[in-house]
This record gives sequence, structure tokens and C-alpha cells, in this order.
Amino acid sequence: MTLSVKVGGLKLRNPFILASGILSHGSLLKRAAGAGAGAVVTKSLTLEPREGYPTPALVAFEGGFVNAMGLPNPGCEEYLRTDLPLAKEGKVPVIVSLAGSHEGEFERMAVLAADAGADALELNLSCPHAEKRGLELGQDPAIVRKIVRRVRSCTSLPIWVKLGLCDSLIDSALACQQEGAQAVVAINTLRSMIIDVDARRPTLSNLFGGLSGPALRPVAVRCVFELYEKLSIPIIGSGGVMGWRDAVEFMLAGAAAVQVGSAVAIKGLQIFRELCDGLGAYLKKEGFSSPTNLVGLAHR
Ligand code: RRO
Repeated sequence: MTLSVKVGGLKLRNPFILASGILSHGSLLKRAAGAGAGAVVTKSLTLEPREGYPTPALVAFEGGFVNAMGLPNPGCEEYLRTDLPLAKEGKVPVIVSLAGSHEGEFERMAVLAADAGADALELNLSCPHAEKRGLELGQDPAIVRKIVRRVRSCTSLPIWVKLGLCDSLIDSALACQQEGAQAVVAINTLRSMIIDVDARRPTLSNLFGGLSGPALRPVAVRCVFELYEKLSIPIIGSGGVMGWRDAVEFMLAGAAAVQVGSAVAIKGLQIFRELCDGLGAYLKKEGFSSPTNLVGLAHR
């Protein structure tokens, strides 16, 4: 039984990918690979270094987490010089996440990432609390088209586009497909808020943040299901996968691979072995020879 899948221009030893932003340092990405991840995605990078928002930037609640980290990163060039080589020592594909503010920035960073040895790019067009980046761009299919077209013109690397919940999700995804993206990642966190009833104030310094974890999963599964009906490029599911059953749910909805984020924060990196063992046993018991055989089965 092999768990290997071909998805979005990459061959992965299993369909479980460390989501962006969970682990930043290159040595931690290497460790995630050692723990069994099929691929790893870097923290989203910007052209200039960013400190991120002041604390509190992360709050846990019964449904998962709400974060407003604010894109902390040392800047694209510095990260690619110091962290990417370490991450690549893990010997699984390293997908570099880019969070530019316009197509020119995406182009510059895409060229830098390609030169530095990235295996694929993930364009983050979906952070729900980043001013003039993220979802502010991704919810406009015309802007999405412009960015993907520009990045497509400057690199032959596989392009994945991470989209978020918005009314135009399908149209933005179709724009990605038409402009030559190899995969769509759905979805990012949901714009949300937690209020501290003792302090009688919003908990996060940024007031609003992105909801991740189990509470997000049914929304993300629905988005993947709807995207699968319209797209011919692969969809990578993301949102609240805590165990192998959740991953299978995303695949049945139409995901060719699955990203894992909050579960790493809650259960640690052992989640990757747990997912592989659980999926392998399920495929064997149900008589499937590959994870690919599950993709979209809930649409029958
Ligand atoms: O850094 C963040 O605050 C962040 C990003 Br870039 C994102 O895409 N999604 C998220 O929940 N947080």
C-alpha cells in the first residue's frame, strides 16, 4: 500500500502537508518532514521584514484558535537565505508561501524563491486580517487573475493559490485555473473575534483574527465540495483536520491532499504518523489501492 499522490505539480509520499504559518524556522520544517509530513509550507513571506502584531496575537477557545499574528517574518530574501536550506534538508517538497501586496511584489518574491530552490509557490490571497494583502486581494477575481498571470509569466514552478471564504471563492478559483495555477488551497482561517468578559475588551491586540481548528472544518469541507464541482485543477483541503477521519472527509469532498495546522499545535508533530497510519488502514479495510481513489467520491 502506497500513500503517495501526485498533486499540483508535485509528487508527495503522502497527502498530508504542514500548513503555512504553524512552524516558521527552517529547522522546524525539517523536523516536520522527519515526523512524516508529505510536504511543508513555509510561513508567508513579505518583501520587507515584519514584526507582526503586538501580543496577544493568539487565543485558544473550545473550537480551536483565533490568531492575528500579522505576518511576522524576517523578509523574503533573509528567509530564503537562512531558513529554506535547512527546510530542504527534510527531503520533502518545500512550498514557499508568498504574501505580497500587489502583483509586482509577488513577481519579485517568486523569482527569488525559484532561484533559492523552492519546490512550489503558495500565493497567500486569503489572510483575513492583513491590510491590503490576503483576502482583500483574493476576494476580487480580477486581482487574483492579475497576480497569478504575473507569477506564471516569471516562473515555471508549480503555483498553488490559497483562497479564503468569500462570496467570490469559485470565481477567484476559476481565475487561478485559467491563468495556469496548478492547485487551489481552500481555505484560510475565518475572520472572527473573541472578547475577554473579565477585561470587557477584545482579547487580541488586533481585535479581529483568523479562526482555525475543528470549528472551521465543516465550512472548509463545504468549500472544497463546491470547488470540486467547478474546477479541473486539484484542490488541497485545509481547515480543522484533527485526525485521519477528517482528512478522509476532505478527500471525499474533493481534496487531492490535505493541509494540517492547528492539529500540530494541539497534538504535536506525531499527528503526521497518526494520519498516515489511519489513512493506510482505512484504504486497506475498504479495498482502495491509493488515496487518489477517494477524491470526490461524496459527489456520486
Ligand atoms: O500571519 C497571520 O496573522 C496569518 C496569516 Br498571513 C494567514 O494567512 N492566516 C492567518 O490566520 N494568520
